[in-house]
Amino acid sequence: MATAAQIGKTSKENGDWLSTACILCALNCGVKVQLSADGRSIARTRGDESHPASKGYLCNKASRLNYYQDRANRLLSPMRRSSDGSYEEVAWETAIREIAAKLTAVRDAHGGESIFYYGGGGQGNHLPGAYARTSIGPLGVKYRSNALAQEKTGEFWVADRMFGGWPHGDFEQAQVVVFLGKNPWQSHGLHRARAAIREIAKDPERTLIVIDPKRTESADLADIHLAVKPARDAWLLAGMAATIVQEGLANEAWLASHASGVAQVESTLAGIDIADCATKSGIDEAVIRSTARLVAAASSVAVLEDLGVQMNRHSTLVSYLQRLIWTLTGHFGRPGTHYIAKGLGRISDGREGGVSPVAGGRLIAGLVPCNLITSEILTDHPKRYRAMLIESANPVHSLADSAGWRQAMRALECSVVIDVAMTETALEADYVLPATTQFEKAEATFFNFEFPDNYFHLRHPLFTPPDGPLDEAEIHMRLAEAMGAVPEGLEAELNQAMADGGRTAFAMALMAKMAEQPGLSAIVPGLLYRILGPSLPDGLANSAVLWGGCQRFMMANAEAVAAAGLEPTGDGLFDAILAAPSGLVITRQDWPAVWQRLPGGKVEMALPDLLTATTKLNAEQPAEASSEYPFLLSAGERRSFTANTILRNPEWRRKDPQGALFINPEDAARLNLGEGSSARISTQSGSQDVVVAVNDRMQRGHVSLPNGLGVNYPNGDGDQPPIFGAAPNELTWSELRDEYVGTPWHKSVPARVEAI
Ligand SMILES: Nc1nc2c(c(=O)[nH]1)N[C@H]1C(S)=C(S)[C@@H](COP(=O)(O)OP(=O)(O)OC[C@H]3O[C@@H](n4cnc5c(=O)[nH]c(N)nc54)[C@H](O)[C@@H]3O)O[C@H]1N2
Ligand SMILES: Nc1nc2c(c(=O)[nH]1)N[C@H]1C(S)=C(S)[C@@H](COP(=O)(O)OP(=O)(O)OC[C@H]3O[C@@H](n4cnc5c(=O)[nH]c(N)nc54)[C@H](O)[C@@H]3O)O[C@H]1N2
Ligand code: SF4
Ligand SMILES: [Mo]
Repeated sequence: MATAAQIGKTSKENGDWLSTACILCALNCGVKVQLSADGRSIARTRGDESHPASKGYLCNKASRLNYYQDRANRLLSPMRRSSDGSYEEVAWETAIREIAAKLTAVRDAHGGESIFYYGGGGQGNHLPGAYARTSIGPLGVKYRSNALAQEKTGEFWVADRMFGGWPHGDFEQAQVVVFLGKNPWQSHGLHRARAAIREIAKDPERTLIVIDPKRTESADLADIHLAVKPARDAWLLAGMAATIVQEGLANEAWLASHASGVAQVESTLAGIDIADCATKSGIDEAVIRSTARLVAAASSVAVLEDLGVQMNRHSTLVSYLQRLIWTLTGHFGRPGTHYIAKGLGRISDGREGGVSPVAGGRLIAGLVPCNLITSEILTDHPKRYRAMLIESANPVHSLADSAGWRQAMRALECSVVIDVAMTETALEADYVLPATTQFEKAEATFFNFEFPDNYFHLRHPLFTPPDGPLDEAEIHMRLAEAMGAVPEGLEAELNQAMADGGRTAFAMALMAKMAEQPGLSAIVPGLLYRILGPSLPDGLANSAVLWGGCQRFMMANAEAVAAAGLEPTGDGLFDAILAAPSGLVITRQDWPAVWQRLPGGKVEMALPDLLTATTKLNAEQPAEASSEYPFLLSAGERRSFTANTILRNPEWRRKDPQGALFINPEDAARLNLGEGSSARISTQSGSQDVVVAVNDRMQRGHVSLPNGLGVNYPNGDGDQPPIFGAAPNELTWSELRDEYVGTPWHKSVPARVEAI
């Protein structure tokens, strides 16, 4: 393992403020950093005022970014697991040759559909993820997944069927803002979240509604906090939607011209018993009705749902019901409501297509439901996954049932992890390949959903990588070459075209080759990196794949790019992006354009399967706590010092160092648990020892643990690095999941708490 002193040297002058982005959540706020005198670490950070979306804003976490770059557990060499289970360093040539041979052998024996690809994105590492096609294309990989298939696929599926895209809220302008199972004070999810929430709270004309069993920091600032009983949002939302219909509050004029399927929705909601919804959700009927009236009367409403409902009972149904509330009241396609953004990163295509080969799970956005993956490995089924390539993700830690994941990893014929650290997942893999960090290569923000102006941010590297790690682009291209997927002489020929006539000649030569050999399209990202990459400014070689993305983007969006004041050509956009290290606005739209995204120009209100599920709610009894497991555990809460598993060094946390179990004072007293005492939390799948924090924000019967803890970090010379905090997914299991898209119910895991 490396020491800090061995890692990274900078090519920049010390003392300069360099532009980059924070990588601790998907917003990727613009950051200016100053490097340490030795140029090896990030010494100071401040907000980047020139960033088009964050505009100088940073939250408390960004000042701790150096804990990502400067780490004791940095992987510097490819590692191979020996027969005794220990890891040995191997040369890149060896690792690439052996991996290529093993994966092609699995492909030749069982087909590409037996090789699974997981990750390639995560919290950062978005741009490098685009190169994976170069190696998994030639392998014929058919099935893949990533973290989106354990949180967002239900929302994607509903949104795609209703709107043909993923609507986002205009929180800056909305009169009424609703956070549903979302705590932006800690987790963000919208730019400048803390400032934005304060602005709404201060403005007497605007209303903030927070729906959360916990009195969160966001709820503290809300005008209305609906402290729903855990896991019972479906009844609350059905009650609100039913109020709108039963009290005649729907915006019928708007619906008549902008929506279809309205009559079916209204007749379903007319039959809902609102009093029963009140009893089951724990929210008074009068409050359900008055909140629904407020939404109906508002000039504009914007809603943000997140994990509190997405990782919970009825998750897909809840994604639908909350949309019925604001579509019935006409809050789409106007300022302050909801829009569909145009972005260069294509994350929001929630199309349904196909099923997973063993369990038959619905594929949304081409992703296998995360909760099904282990069951598609641990089986004799002939179509099981037999090999796996994982990059920039830590599924053994982050997906349900960590124990099952460890077993599944060992059952594979070949498993490969590409990461910067020896993660919980890497520790189960046959090969671990070291990647350069996100500050040692070009990287880009992909969750860009701003409107009417949307932006793109390509970050330039801050550090020269140390010897050993490689960019993902290089790794995938080397694998493709070792698999024999790059025809002899092709790179030389394309290089010649590039030398003779620049990008245009290269593009023509590449297209001519692809016409001859259509199979080449799989390795295009790698070819762009190899041929176009060296012509790009210092350190930006791996942004080459964006050039292809810009050409494609321009076919559908030239008008919006021109409106943003850029040259509306693929090359023009690409060059503008390269020249803007703090990011730039790349599209400008206006509100009428939002309607063009909708199939037939209308919102489809009636989703028959989910309407049927709605009609069953009054007859359904909410799951009651059992005497064996009297608590519902919210397994994986966002707190002020959590960032998935991106940061491993426990010292980065200024507060809540051990990731305490939050528990209501009455529950704590009953169990004889004092502040700071030790407890054991157990579920049907496992136990974790935790430190207790008594917290009156929690409801009785509801406890929470942070996400991202329970990770290893070396603290000395010991062979086994110690683990810090409780790992939430040692307590979860795969069957606890949504019936439509398989998203986990991590926020309501039946659990028992005991003093130890
Ligand atoms: N600080 C920090 N920020 C992050 C991250 C991080 O690790 N740390 N991770 C990022 C990622 S990957 C994501 S996806 C987002 C997630 O962001 P959020 O979804 O906001 O995060 P959570 O804290 O997991 O869950 C939100 C809320 O759901 C509530 N909740 C629990 N049960 C229920 C319920 O039954 N009903 C309702 N209505 N609410 C319930 C919890 O009390 C909590 O306040 O955060 C991102 N931002
Ligand atoms: N119980 C429970 N489980 C949860 C959650 C929860 O609330 N409760 N939250 C879930 C959510 S919403 C999410 S998004 C997932 C996140 O879980 P994952 O998608 O697995 O991602 P991260 O924990 O963010 O880990 C990212 C990995 O990328 C590596 N990495 C960092 N930089 C680079 C790089 O430049 N290149 C490469 N190749 N690798 C790099 C890091 O070392 C780390 O191993 O966790 C989920 N798990
Ligand atoms: S909101 Fe905070 S964690 Fe997220 S990118 Fe911005 S500074 Fe980083
Ligand atoms: Mo997430």
